[in-house]
Amino acid sequence: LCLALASPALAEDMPRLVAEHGRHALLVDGKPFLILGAQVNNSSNWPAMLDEVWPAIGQLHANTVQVPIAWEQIEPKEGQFDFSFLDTLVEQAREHRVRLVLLWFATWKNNGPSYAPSWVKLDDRRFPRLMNREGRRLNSLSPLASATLEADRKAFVQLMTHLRKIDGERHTVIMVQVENESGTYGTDRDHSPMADKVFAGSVPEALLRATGKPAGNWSQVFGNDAAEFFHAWHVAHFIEQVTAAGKAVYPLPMYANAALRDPFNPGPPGAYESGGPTDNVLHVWKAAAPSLDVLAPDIYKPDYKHYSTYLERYARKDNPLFVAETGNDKVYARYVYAAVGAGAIGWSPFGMDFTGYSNYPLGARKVDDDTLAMFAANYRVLAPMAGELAAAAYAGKLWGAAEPDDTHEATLDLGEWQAHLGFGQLQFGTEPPKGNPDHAGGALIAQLAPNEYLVVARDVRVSFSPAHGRKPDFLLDRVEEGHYDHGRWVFRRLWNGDQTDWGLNFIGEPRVLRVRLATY
Ligand code: N0T
Repeated sequence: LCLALASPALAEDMPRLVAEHGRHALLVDGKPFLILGAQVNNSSNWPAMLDEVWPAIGQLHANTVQVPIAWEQIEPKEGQFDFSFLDTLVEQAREHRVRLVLLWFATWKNNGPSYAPSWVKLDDRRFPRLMNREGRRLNSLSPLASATLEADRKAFVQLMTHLRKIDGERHTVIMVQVENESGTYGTDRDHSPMADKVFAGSVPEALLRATGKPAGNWSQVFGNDAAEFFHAWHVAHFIEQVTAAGKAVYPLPMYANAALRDPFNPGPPGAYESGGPTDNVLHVWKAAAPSLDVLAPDIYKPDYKHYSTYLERYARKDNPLFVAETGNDKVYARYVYAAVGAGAIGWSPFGMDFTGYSNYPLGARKVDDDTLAMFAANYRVLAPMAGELAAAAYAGKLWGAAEPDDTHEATLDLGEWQAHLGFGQLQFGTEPPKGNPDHAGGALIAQLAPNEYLVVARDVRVSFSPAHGRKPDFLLDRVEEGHYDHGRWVFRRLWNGDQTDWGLNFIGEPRVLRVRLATY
């Protein structure tokens, strides 16, 4: 019955998140793991579709696949469960040597209950939708309905119970997303009479503590933010209870993902998904849902300013960065370098399968070999060293950057040394960098030892210099090119002469160097 207690080894080896000095790591089989992910399309969660999923995943060199598990699919009739798809999925994932992240599509899927079974979504009395200010019903379930919570939680507990049974030792599934882009479009909160009553009541103690505010009702305490904070609290509190019940059965890491608001011109709540874990309510979610390990952004704005702002807002001491979804258009590919450099535990483009759908203009116009190639080139070199990168990030010894839109350059401060990146810069470095087509450039630098760095980069000229205030005479003592094979360094050759005299020029496909610097 209680597997966790019966075998202490289970808890020890469970995938889990750890934090130290405000940095984070996802441990899988006891070691730091970097999710180089891919998410399949929404309706690819059927056995017949998997044949059109695996070839894309293989081509990509992804190490983890995110796949929906729909409430309607596992509990088509109330109390009758069917886990046949999950069984097939886990088995095939093992054959293809990838890990899984399951996506629990239930009460919320992009604000609505489309993935809830018919017995839920057609029974509006038992499972009420919420109302906008004018009293009109919207197609988003109320987070205040206890029957909805109870039914969702029951199904989720069954799912986690089954998962523990089939995967409790192998941990093919390493994380679970609870709901999908929860919250509501079209209203700031539930304005039903039932909700109005709760809204007139006092703000919960835990939220007062988290915000340092004196007691009062929602409007008194939060003024203009009251409606949105109220909705965020209740959506998060609902998801907290689902999560906690699932973890009690099988304690995998769990997270919630956000349909983001614009960080610069957000507009009013409801114009974006109100109540979801948007950047302005992360503190509300943290207080309401302590069982969630991560609040994760779904990033569909390809411009550098938006992208880097989202990374900054979600990489916090109290929140590991995990880019749960991002566009699969080529211009997004380079952001793996920025996310991983910012300490992300993972990064995952959306819609990566050959089922014939594309979510353009959020992502690529067509998901074909050409689209995948840009992502694949990065994953191919990063995947065999993913554990090393995750360990370096956790130790505070990893830096990275993606090519900006306009400036074409960046400087990474490595402590004793600085690395200057010129994207699309000619090798001699005499002319300013011009940028690359599709802004493909990116670089990651990990410190391996004093004065020794691992550099993986593409479409960029990298030059080192001693940090300010240090002796200026220095040289590249030794530059090895090679690659990682299952975490083991494989030497190919030394770079010297033209390959090092004018800076380290990474042209096209990513390459991996081990660089030893020295002063004389
Ligand atoms: C995402 C995906 C899928 C710039 C869209 C994004 C996925 C869900 N939603 O293909 O439906 O399941 O999480 C919403 C983006 C809103 C528009 C952003 C404008």
